[in-house]
This record gives sequence, structure tokens and C-alpha cells, in this order.
Amino acid sequence: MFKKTLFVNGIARTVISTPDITLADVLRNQLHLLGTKVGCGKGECGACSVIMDGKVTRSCIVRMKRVPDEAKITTIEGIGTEQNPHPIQLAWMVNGAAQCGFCTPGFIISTKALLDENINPTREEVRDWFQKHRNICRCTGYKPLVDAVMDASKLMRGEIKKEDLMFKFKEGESLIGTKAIRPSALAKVTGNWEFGADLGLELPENTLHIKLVQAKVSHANILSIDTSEAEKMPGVYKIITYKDVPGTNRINGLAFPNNKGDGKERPILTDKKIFQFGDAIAMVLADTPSEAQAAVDKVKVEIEELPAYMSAPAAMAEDAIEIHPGTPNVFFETGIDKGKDTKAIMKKAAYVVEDDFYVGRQPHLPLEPDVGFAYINESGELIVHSKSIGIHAHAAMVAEGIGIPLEKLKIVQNPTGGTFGYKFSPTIEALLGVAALITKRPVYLGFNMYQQITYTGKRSPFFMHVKMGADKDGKLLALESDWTVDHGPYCEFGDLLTTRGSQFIGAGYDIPNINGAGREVFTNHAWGSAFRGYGSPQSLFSSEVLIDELAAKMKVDPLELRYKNVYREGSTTPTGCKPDVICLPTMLDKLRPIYKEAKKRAADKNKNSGDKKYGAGMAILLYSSGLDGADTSAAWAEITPTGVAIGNSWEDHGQGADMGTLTISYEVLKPLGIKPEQIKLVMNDMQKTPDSGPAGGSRSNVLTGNATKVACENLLEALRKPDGTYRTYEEMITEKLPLRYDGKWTAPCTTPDVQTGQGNPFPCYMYGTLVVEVEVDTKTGKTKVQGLNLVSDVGTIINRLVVDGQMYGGLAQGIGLALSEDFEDLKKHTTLTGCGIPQIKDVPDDIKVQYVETQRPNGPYGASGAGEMPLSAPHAAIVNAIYDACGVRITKLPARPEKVLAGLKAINS
Ligand code: MCN
Ligand code: FES
Ligand code: FES
Repeated sequence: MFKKTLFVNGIARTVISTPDITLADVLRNQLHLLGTKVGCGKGECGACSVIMDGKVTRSCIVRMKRVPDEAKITTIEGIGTEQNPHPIQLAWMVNGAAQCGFCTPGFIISTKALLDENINPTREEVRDWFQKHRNICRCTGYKPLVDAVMDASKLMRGEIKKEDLMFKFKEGESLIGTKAIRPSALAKVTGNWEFGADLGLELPENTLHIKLVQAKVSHANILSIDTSEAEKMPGVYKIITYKDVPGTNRINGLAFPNNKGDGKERPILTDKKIFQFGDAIAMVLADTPSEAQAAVDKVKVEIEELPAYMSAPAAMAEDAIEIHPGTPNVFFETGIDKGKDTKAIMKKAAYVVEDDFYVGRQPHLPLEPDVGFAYINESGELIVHSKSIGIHAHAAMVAEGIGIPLEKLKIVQNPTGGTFGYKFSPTIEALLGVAALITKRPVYLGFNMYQQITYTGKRSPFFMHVKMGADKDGKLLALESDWTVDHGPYCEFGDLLTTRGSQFIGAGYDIPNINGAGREVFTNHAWGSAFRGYGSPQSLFSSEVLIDELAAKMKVDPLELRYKNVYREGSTTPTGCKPDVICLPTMLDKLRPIYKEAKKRAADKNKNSGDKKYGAGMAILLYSSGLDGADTSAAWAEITPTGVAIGNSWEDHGQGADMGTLTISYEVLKPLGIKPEQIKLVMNDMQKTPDSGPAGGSRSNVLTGNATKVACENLLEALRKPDGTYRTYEEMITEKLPLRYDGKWTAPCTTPDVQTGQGNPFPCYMYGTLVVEVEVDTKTGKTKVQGLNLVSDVGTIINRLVVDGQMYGGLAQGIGLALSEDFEDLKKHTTLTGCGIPQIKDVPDDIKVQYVETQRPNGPYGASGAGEMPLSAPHAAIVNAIYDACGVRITKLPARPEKVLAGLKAINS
């Protein structure tokens, strides 16, 4: 132990600590400065950045022995306050630069140090700075962050005033389509937005800390679990194994009727078998996290290792044993049958192309690792706080397994540092529930980044073979598809995912005849969870690359071939229904000049490019908004003494659920003459908010937007007096009228047939057309994306900052999917860097987005969703651009340098 004096945000603080504890831990745990966030804990992400003696310092890797006595430290709390934000914080807000907000304090700190050194940086200098200081953001695509720094520097140089920058709200005017700032932005930029780990530090003193005993192999029988030694370790309160779980110990994966299993293969705590690396075998509950961790190492697990099937083909091999005894490894089958038999048509087609495609196990890589806590409340209800983006659905999936009646289990979403879909699956909710139920004490569980990466769901790999036939003019006649989905060992949401193959392979084009078959396979690799795009990035990769192959075979331009075939009046989608709107021809018309310029630029550069080759490629981006069939959502609106309260369960990953709810309710309630700040948002707490469905499938803006709109309309109607004016709160009380009104909205859709894929599953779709420019280094095989140009149609834009942010962020994740991201190797792919997360220099600053706003008949105020479309096919456009640059056709992602080099070698041999 030693004592040091630190000048933290200008105040002298005495710190007693051990030499090896980190500065981040001291700031957070001892000085209670929770604005400093810990993401990776390994110096890779910059979330924990502080300024120490003038230098940006990643506080998670600086041990106290290296912190000089009397060091001057600035944390986010020392930059500005909610009452008096710093210009950098203002600039962050007006540029929509804080989405989930987890990286925000670190970036703002880093920016402060940059601007202290250089008050007039160029954009490239800003990018260099963030690259050097390893500030990583998973949400924003980085461009808005650079915009924010440029605005902040102008403000600080006195070239613009705060008033020039801030969004100006005009009373009575609509907020729709504006750059109004989301309600949570101020708390995020000042470090006051409390994520799960922050709330964890504020739990009562008797809180028990959970650490997990996890599987270190991918497939095994469990022979015995011996906790006797661990139980004797200091501070240990209890060790929980499957034997202690009060319920069925199974999570309900909500299997489709034709799933060959019962969908309940995932244990809360493993009993008979280990199905994948990281499976939770036991929970150690202790007074402190370190005591719990020390005891974890003393739990002895005896296993009999079994062959691990780490991919679908391995699990489908004839001699493979059943991963879940009694259920075949190929456990769900689906298909598509549209129009006539394709075999005869293919035979007669003037042009036929076919190829194999693979899109892999993309890791989500949110900067905030999984975290949550639970307790029993005064009414005997079990309350679980987590990053859940489907609070009601998750309660239904875990209650029986935990052993609590559903009505006694309430899940609350904590402020969440990004999920990108992994939290569409329950993760630690059931573990927390079991621990709190057994101990009757508050319990806390936080993953580190290694656990986050190795033991949460991943994008499910698709192995695809696709064939396209066209007539002599390039009109598509038929498509044949075959796809195999590796869903890891647990089926949850995988049956639905597998049906995406029929819905999205070939989507965007009018293809009269489609035949295909898809199947879902248990393996021992990471379980499949939803990932932004949910099957469309896999499906569209095959058809968007194959149509380029067709264009090459026909020697026609890829854009014009697409133009000939995209949805028009009279077209049908792969599921055989009318598209929601016809907008792709207009979007391609807008894209054409951009595409031609990009092609010309590449050709010009190639004249004198040496080893570097340049190219431009394109793709159509497309995804649906909504879950299949009669998807439904609910909300309420209530008049209060100070305004209106709105309640819904529109979970917020960071995408902007608060802004969507506020804008839509304000639009309805404007006639009351209230201001946006009089609308109180009550969100994502099962104790208070109704079942609005999960925030997945880019459904919330449409589904919960509509439900919220209906609730507000119902309230407005109730407030309306016969003379057309509106009752006040007091008048409602006097007249004894109800104060709260519900709203519900159900999509006018039908669930497609599982065998034929035919039906009308979605109320809305989102569309994009994208041009990508790349540079390929033919010596190293490395591809660099140099420019992205997107024309997007998400219907009416509800909030421009939010939608821009969704587009930039989704495209950046597409670059990762195309070039670097993977979770395959359990030794290598275990860190953010190892998994290939894009840093700022991997994403171009040159990203342009323009919009076509085709009104959606089913969307609130004509809006569709936005979140997933930008990640549906940018990787296809990148791969098409690589082909344009150097003639190498990559069909299996990621397009790592060695694959490009191998392709070049094959061409030149
Ligand atoms: N929006 C809008 N105008 C439109 C359409 C949408 O202003 N015409 C806004 C909405 O109000 C909402 C956002 O855009 O704030 C996304 O809306 P929507 O597409 O309906 O998606 P959800 O709200 O259901 O959010 C989920 C979606 C999905 S499925 C994933 S995965 C995802 C995503 O959004 N994960 C994200 N965006 C993310 N963004 C961040 N920062 N972090 C994640 O984990
Ligand atoms: Fe410190 Fe990631 S760099 S938390
Ligand atoms: Fe940067 Fe979410 S806003 S990680």
C-alpha cells in the first residue's frame, strides 16, 4: 500500500492504493468518478482515456505505481458539466456523435488533449490523433466524430458561436426530419450516463459478486463438478451449480413448429454436457469480485472431451455424433418455391452464373462488455437489470428455467453501450435471476472483454450456393439457392434467421422463378445470435456478388444490369408479394453519375498506379422492418401535471430510441402547445412499460413508433373538448377522466409458409444503393476503402442526426465484415484487435449519404426503419470493387490480404 496525492480535475485527492491496481480502478472504485468507462481493459479501445500530466492516457493499463505523485489528471467530469458543457461536448451533441455514448468520454478527453496542443487541426490530423491514441467507436463510423472535433475547434477559436451550432427549436414546428439533439446526449457527453457497470458500483453493500466457472473446451460430457475447495475460499458466500437451479434450468429458444428439437437445449448452468467454449458451469458468489475470481480457479470440473464440430460441414458429416442427443444436427429445414420449376428455365437461359459464397461469424464487438444485476424487490418480484433489447421476450424465455412465475419476473434495460443485436438473445439474465432467487441478495455480474467476445452469440455463418439465369438482354429469369446456416449449439432465433435465406437471396430484383432450400445446423462453435442485418448481409452477399459476376459474363455494366432488374410496378419480392414502395430505379438514377465518376477516378488513378490498383463497385442494400407476420407493439401516453409521460419498451442499444419516441409523440401532441421537454419518457422497464416487442429487426421506428403515435392520438382525443380546445390535467381530474391511454399497432402482414417462403412478412422495407471506391495493394493484398457513397431510402426521416448516424455506423461495420472481422479461431479472435474491429483509419472520411424519402404506407408519418439496412450489403460492394480494381473475385469473407494475394497469384499463373 502507498499513499499518493493526485490533482484530479484540479482538486487534490489523497489515494491509498496497492502498486498494481489500475488508475481506472482508482478513479472509478475509489474516487467514484464513473465518467471514465472501461471497455476492453487492455489498452485497445480508449474508452478509459484521461489526461495525465498533459498526455492522453489509457487509464485501464496504467498501474498506480506508474502514476507520479502529484500527477494532474483530467477526467470527463473535469471537462464540462450538464449546466455548463464544454464546446467539445456541445459539438459532440450537435453532430450526433454520441450514439450509445460508451466511447464518448474517452473521445472527448482525447479531443481536449489534441486541441490543447493544436487548436486548428486538419481532418487528417484528427484522424491520425484518434488512431494513435486508439480511440475506437463501434457505433458512429467515425465521420461524425471528426465533424464534431472540427466544430469544436472552430468554437474554441471563436470563429463560430454556440448559437450558430446548436439546434434551434421553433415552438409549434415539427421536429420530424430535423437535427434535434437526442434527450440522452447531454448525459452521455458529460459522462453522467450510467451504464450497467456504473450502476453496479452503486448497489447496496450486501451485494454479492458473481464470477463464472466456464468451459475451456467446445464439446464434452461433464463427469463431475467439485466445489468443496472453492467453497472454503475467503469471502465466498455460495457456489451455484445446475443442481441448485430452482427451475427447469433451460432457456426457451422459441423453436418453430418444424424444428426437430424442442428449442430448450440451452442450459442456464451446464448439467450433462458442455456444448461450446465458455458455457457457464458454475457461479461463484462472493463479497468481492476478486474473491469470487480466486475461488473460480478452485472449482474442479471433470470432463470427457468429445469431438468438437466447429463448422456446419463438420457437424453434417456422416460420422458426426448428435450434439444434442436425440435431435439431429441438421435440425431445421426451410425452402423457397416461387413461380415455375427453375431447372427447365435455367436450361433455356441465355446466361447462367453460379458460385459458392460464405459469410462468417462476425463478432458484434460492442465496447461495453455484457453486464447486469438482480435483486428481489419489496413485493417479492425478481428484478433483473441487463443490456436486454427484448425485455418482455427475454422474461418469457427465462422464467421457467429460473423457476419463477412469469408475472414475478421483471427485466429492466440499463443504459446500454451498444449491442448490434447480440442482446436480442438473453445472455446473463437467467444466471442473475437464479443467483438472486437463491441468495435473496442483490447480485452483480460483469463480463470482461474476453468473456464478451468468447461467450456471447455471433453472426451465424451462411454457406451458400446460388445460381442465376438471365435472358439475352439480362432480364433475370430464375434463381436457385441453397444455404446452410451454422447456428452453434443453441437454436434460439435461428429458425427465423434461416428463413431469411428465402426472403433475401436475390431481394431487390424482380425474379419470377425461385427454387431453393436452406437448413440450420447445430455446431460447437459460438451460438448464433442476431447481428444487425440478421441474415440479409449473408443472403445479399451471394446475390449482390453474383449479379456482378453475371454482368462480367455478359460484358455489361453492373449498375445497368441492376437497373434493368430492380423492383418496379408489377414486380414481386422473393416472398411473392408486392414491394412496399418502388424506389430503387430513382435511387439508381441518383447513384449513376456518382458511380460513373468513381469508375473514372479509378481508371485515371490506375494509369500511373504501380503496385496499387483502384476500383469502384456497387451493391443494392435492402432489409425489412418488422418481425415476420402480424408483429405488434404497445405504448401508453399519460397527461401529467407538468406535461405528458410516454411509456414504451423501445429498447435503446444506442440507436436513438429516446429520440424516436420523443419526435413521434411530440408530432401528435403539438396541438396541446407543449414543448418537447415537457414530454417525459418512461422506457424499458417491465414494471412500468408495456410489451413493445424487441428492438430488433429494425422494427421499432415502425412498430413502436406507430404504437406510440396511436397512444398519443388516443390521449389527444380524450383531452379534446367539444369546442376543439384541450382539457388540462386539472380538468381531467375534475371530470374524473382517465389520465393514461394505451396504443397498439399490428402489422398487416402474414407469416410466410416455411416450405415455400411465400407470404407478405413485413410492413416496410429499407433500401440503399451504394458505391464503394477501393485501393488494392497488389504487393501485400491489402484493401483500403477510400470512399463510400450511399443513396438511402428509409421513408420519412424522423431524426436526421440519428439516421445519418445509423448509416455511417452500419457502413463502417460493413467494412469490418468485408475485410477484417471474424470470430473463428478461439485463440486468436479474442480481443477487439484480434477480431478485426475497424479503427478510424480503416474507415474513410469520405462518406456521403443522400436520401430519397418515399413515404411508407405503413410507417408512422411515412417512415420505415433505418438501423440494419446500411450493413445489409456494403461488403458485397467492397468485394465488387476489389474485382474492379484487380480482377480478384472474393466470395468467402473476410477478404483478408492473403486471400486477395492468392487470387492475384491464380490470375497470373
Ligand atoms: N429512425 C428515424 N427515421 C427513420 C427510421 C429510423 O429517425 N425513417 C431512427 C429511429 O427513431 C431509431 C433509429 O433510427 O432511433 C433506428 O430505428 P429502427 O431501424 O427502427 O431500429 P430500432 O430502433 O429497432 O433499433 C434496432 C436496430 C438494430 S436491429 C440493431 S442490431 C442496431 C441498430 O438499430 N444496433 C445498434 N442500430 C444501432 N446503433 C447503435 N448505436 N448501437 C447498436 O447496437
Ligand atoms: Fe482502456 Fe479499452 S483502452 S478500456
Ligand atoms: Fe461510440 Fe457507441 S457511440 S461506441
